[in-house]
Amino acid sequence: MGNGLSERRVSVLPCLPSFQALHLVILGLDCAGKTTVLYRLRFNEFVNTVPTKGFNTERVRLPLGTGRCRSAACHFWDVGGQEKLRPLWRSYTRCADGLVFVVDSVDAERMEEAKTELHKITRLHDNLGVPVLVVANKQDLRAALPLADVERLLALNELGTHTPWHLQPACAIIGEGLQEGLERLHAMIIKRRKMLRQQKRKR
Ligand SMILES: Nc1nc2c(ncn2[C@@H]2O[C@H](COP(=O)(O)OP(=O)(O)OP(=O)(O)O)[C@@H](O)[C@H]2O)c(=O)[nH]1
Ligand SMILES: [Mg+2]
Repeated sequence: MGNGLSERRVSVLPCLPSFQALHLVILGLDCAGKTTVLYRLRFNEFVNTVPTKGFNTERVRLPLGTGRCRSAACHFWDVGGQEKLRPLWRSYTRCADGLVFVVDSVDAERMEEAKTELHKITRLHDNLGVPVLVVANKQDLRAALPLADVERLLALNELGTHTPWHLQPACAIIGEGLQEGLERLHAMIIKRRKMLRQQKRKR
């Protein structure tokens, strides 16, 4: 699922230089599962978390399943999602190549709040056009909303034509869906860079 910009396959896209790590910021409401995602990616196992008071950061080499690039160096920033910490998000996203917005698919009551925060952060001037991977987390739970409902409640179609996005069902506890979602995010980032380079050349 996603808008037109995210649909192309990874295989036709060029690689990034291996020394150039992607700056990826993991955001979302408190208890969405952001830190669980981060440690699943870093250690490939479930790590019991406590609410994040500031931020966590990890460097991860992300394997890529298809295409010429075998892996991508990523620098993840996972920022606490409690209301009082959200004003800090913008200082982490300033140089972001991509955003990972994690939502608790069971928390229907706070979907509106998640939508507000998602739209607010993507509309910041610095973040315009930055690709977003929306992770519909906790899909292992029976009460998880279906993907179509998450898409509608977050009003992803209103993110605007300039913000490429992809909605990925996931379970951070076992890591299901994360690899696939991040491959899509990587593809959107590479595509955007190529587009920006072409625009620069035309000027
Ligand atoms: N069932 C289920 N539980 C999950 C999943 N991902 C995370 N959790 C649980 O959700 C709770 C919150 O996870 P965290 O990763 O700490 O959430 P967070 O988004 O980092 O929260 P803050 O740091 O407060 O912003 C923990 O009890 C996790 O074990 C999932 O995919 N399925
Ligand atoms: Mg956390």
